[in-house]
Amino acid sequence: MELRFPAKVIKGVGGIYEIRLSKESADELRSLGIEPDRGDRLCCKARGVFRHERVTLLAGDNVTVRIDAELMLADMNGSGKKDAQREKQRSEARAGVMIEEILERKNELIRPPMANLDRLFVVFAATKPEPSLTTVDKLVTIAEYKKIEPVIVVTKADLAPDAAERYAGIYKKCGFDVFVEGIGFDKSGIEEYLRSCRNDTSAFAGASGVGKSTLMNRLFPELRLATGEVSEKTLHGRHTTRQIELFPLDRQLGEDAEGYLADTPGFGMLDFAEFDFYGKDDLPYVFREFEPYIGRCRYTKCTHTKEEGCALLEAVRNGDIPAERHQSYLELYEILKSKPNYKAHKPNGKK
Ligand SMILES: Nc1nc2c(ncn2[C@@H]2O[C@H](COP(=O)(O)OP(=O)(O)O)[C@@H](O)[C@H]2O)c(=O)[nH]1
Ligand SMILES: [Mg+2]
Ligand SMILES: [Zn+2]
Repeated sequence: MELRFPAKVIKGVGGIYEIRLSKESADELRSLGIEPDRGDRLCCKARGVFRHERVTLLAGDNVTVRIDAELMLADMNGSGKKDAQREKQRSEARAGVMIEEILERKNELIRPPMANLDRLFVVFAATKPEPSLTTVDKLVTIAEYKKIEPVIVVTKADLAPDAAERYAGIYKKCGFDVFVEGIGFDKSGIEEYLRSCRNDTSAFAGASGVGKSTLMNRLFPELRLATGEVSEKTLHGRHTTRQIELFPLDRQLGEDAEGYLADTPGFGMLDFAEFDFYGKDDLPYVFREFEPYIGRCRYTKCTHTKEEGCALLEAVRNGDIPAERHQSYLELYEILKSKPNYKAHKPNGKK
């Protein structure tokens, strides 16, 4: 018997994907004597044709899986694998299961490589490593461009409380939701926030070593994610989180929570060296606090970098726009002005 189920890709490495079935689909499988992996998951491969279409499956993708029930049953019985053994071999694709189709994406990111995100927690440390707000704003503006809500999280506030508050103030002033976290801090604010977006897909992103996995562990201790020491020499974290995994929120927040939260591997500075996620003309529109000033400059072609009569520069001088954010704007403008032929990344990676 052949079945087709909607599912979500929660992890994907080297051509083998972990997908999660809905409760109903998993129950239907069980009624046929087939037990999914823990958490109603299945390890499987994708149809070869994705490769030819140059489509890469991403964590967060909504897909259709095709299940050959006889093949699955035969594999389970024939191979004589006991449950314990199967648990050990979880990274092995199961026979008779195949991802057949990707449903249309709401959005996709290249860093971190994910699809269908509602919210991106942009995480940076108040110190160790010292933050680069331009790098932070690269992530924030990419999210804005993709209509993914950026949320700011400043970590390690226990080590540098004043700096943490100063950074937080910059982003609060721009209208972002901001959380200041640190060891021993009250985590109820961010917990409450997650509960308010229990049906959304969110991810923690930010440089290596800023404390993404540590914070996820504080929020959800049962995840027991690996965390890494920051090397004293380079102040860069080791890459302890190697792959993206979506964690279903229903385990933590109650059965009716339909959303997911993902930890992502940290990136290095080089990952954003080639910055072409949007064009120069888009730039003023991906800084949300600029909006009230756009169209009010003396020159219609104002670049908001140094012109006389620029309403935006005036707002920076008055302290209505944080100078740090305008500094990020200037640095991004420098990078983007030499890329006149910007072409948007097409959805689904099709060229
Ligand atoms: N003092 C302090 N250390 C932290 C905090 N968050 C993380 N760390 C430490 O920073 C290092 C990197 O943390 P990790 O969660 O692996 O960072 P990730 O690469 O962003 O996932 C670990 O040694 C953590 O113990 C924090 O809020 N305060
Ligand atoms: Mg990590
Ligand atoms: Zn201007």
